[in-house]
Amino acid sequence: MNNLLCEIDNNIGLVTVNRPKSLNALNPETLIELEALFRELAQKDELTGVILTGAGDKAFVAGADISAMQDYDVLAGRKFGRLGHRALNAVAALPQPVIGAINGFALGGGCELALACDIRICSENAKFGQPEVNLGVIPGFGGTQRLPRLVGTGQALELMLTGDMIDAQEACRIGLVNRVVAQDELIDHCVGMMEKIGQKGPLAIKLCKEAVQSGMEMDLARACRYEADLFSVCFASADQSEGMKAFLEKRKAEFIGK
Ligand code: CO8
Repeated sequence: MNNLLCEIDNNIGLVTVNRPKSLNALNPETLIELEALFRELAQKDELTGVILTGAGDKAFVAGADISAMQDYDVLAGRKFGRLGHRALNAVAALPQPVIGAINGFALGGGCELALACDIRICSENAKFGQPEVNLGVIPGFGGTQRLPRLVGTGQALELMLTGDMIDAQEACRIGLVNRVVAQDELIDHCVGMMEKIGQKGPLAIKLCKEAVQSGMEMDLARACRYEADLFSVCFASADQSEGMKAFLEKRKAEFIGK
């Protein structure tokens, strides 16, 4: 991989988009690597989850790479859009949680990459925006769909139509990020959250994510029936017997992820 770094420590993955000279802008090669990497990580059952961040202290990802897109025709634009969707869908589809550690600019495709994560934590210097209309295009890596689902249509359209950037506190206020922390504490904070997740029943963690993601695409009645099915699946697991037994025996559960 030329554009990404990946380290796995204590079953927690740290993936870094590593093109700091162009503020980690997503060119086609980076998106191809991102898709392949998350598909590979999805095979690692022992993984607790992944923290996704950008290299340097200025940007998470400043967008799709404008120099790569500049001379696209219609077909090249569609190919790039579809590649972006495949890559971001691979991030979203990791069975384990993905925490976006947003350490600076998250603009355009960078904001969309953050939206593909399950939880977003940002540093105080982070800035968010969907500035595509400044370039004569629309968000093309899921922003028109994931952003309104997260913050509502009014807030999402304000960001998309004005192209304005918002700061970390405003992003937190509208629900775009869960929390704002000091930049030098960002990764430790995300690791701490992931370690806490790692102490829970691994199967239950995966099923929570599955229930929320799939349920959001269904009407409420169907989604609740689906939840009941996934809830019942837990009773086929050793983790359910251990979790409930440990509670009644007043001891810490020892989950095995089965
Ligand atoms: N693409 C390519 N290069 C970039 C990008 C980008 N998105 N963002 C920054 N860079 C480069 C700059 O060109 C500059 O390079 P160089 O040093 O060679 O001149 C370097 O990174 C540093 O950037 P700046 O000098 O501009 O740094 P500043 O601190 O002055 O400004 C900003 C930082 C505000 C982040 C500014 O760089 C900026 O506005 N960047 C562009 C942000 C943007 O418009 N992003 C959206 C891009 S479009 C998009 O993401 C669409 C996604 C869907 C595509 C679907 C296709 C089908």
